[in-house]
Amino acid sequence: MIIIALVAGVLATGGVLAVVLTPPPSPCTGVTGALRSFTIIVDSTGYNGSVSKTGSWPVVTVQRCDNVVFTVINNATESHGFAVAYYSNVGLELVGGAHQTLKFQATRAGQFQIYCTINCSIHRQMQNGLLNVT
Ligand SMILES: [Cu+2]
Repeated sequence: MIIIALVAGVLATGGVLAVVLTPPPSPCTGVTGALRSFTIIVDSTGYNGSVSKTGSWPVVTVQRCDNVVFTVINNATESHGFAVAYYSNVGLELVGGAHQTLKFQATRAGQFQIYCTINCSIHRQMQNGLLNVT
């Protein structure tokens, strides 16, 4: 009975729910960021050859509020993922031969891991990509 009364109270006061659910304004509101496009080729050498790299690879740098587009082309026969920490933790899942794009506005500055989400044969060599948002 108490719960029902609370719901009825919220509904009766109208705007309360709308205020609670309104997200904070984006720091990029009104900012037209540059379009920054990157192509990631996935094959038996990882992300753009990441299997043979030590340290972070691939590394891409954008400015905050830029509009980022990753075009990911899976030239392998097995499935691979492509995720960007914070911006797309779920990321893309690409079967062999597939290509997809991942688009977002880089609203938060920092360093964000780029990684495969599928337990593929070269998974460990696909965990060290890096997006720098300056
Ligand atoms: Cu993979």
